[in-house]
Amino acid sequence: MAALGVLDEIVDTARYPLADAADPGRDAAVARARAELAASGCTVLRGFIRPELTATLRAQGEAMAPHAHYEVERVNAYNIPLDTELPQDHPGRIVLERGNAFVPRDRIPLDALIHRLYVDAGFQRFVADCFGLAELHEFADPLAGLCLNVVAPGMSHPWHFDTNEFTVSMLTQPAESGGIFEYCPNIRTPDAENLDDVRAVLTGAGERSIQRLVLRPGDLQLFQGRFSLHRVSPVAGARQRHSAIFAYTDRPGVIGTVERTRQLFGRVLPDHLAAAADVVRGDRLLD
Ligand SMILES: O=C(O)CCC(=O)C(=O)O
Ligand SMILES: [Fe+2]
Repeated sequence: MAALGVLDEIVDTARYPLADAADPGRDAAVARARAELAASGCTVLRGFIRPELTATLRAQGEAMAPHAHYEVERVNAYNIPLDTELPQDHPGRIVLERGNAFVPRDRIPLDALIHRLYVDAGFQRFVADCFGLAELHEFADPLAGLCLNVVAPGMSHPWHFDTNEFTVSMLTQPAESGGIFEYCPNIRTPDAENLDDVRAVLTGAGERSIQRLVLRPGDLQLFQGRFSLHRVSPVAGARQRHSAIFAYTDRPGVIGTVERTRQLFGRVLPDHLAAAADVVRGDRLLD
């Protein structure tokens, strides 16, 4: 018998036949994801992981969670410095507490389900196809490429826009209550910040803009967070909420800055210092 590939072993290929590039079911899954991304910047592939593996997925997340770096950070929704000069009523002046913590890639065992999936070429090709990207690369960053996002009881991952154009994530453990992924589809566009709508959400008056996702362990979420304000609402109950963040870019060699890396993970590695000397970023945008 031929050895099973990672996709066959981990992914529920009865629902998502990704292992065979010629399977029409794969095309159908890609087409569905593309349509939903075009409409709302978000799609969820329910039950992406084989149901018999969701308990393992969750247990592996629990085992690595103690390695998360905790440091409550004062932030704004734009992830720009809090002392940036902004008009009096600009929503970027609203200060939020980022209380989530990240387990970095070098603390995630190579044989963990999320790590095996993250590096799998067939999985990467599928994700690229869903986002309509010609190329997809793992972050060159040895810490930020793959993370477990840990939101402990009483904490939240507050409203923000992502720097990345696209995000791939998978819930591995839900909170007992709260910890809901909330998002405002396309609340801003490449041409318009729509500050009034953003301010309304940040001040609790934006209910009309907000959609909510109830995620289960093993659901795969594809999201375009650069234009859709989003958060993980405060976690309640005894249990932490865990989600894996698979970070990819459409060009090779991307690595975080020394300052940002220290903030997120509490340490930097030689790769970050080397990259600071030889900036590989393709643009000069903030963060
Ligand atoms: O953990 C999640 O579900 C959301 C994570 C997120 O928004 C981010 O890491 O930027
Ligand atoms: Fe985000």
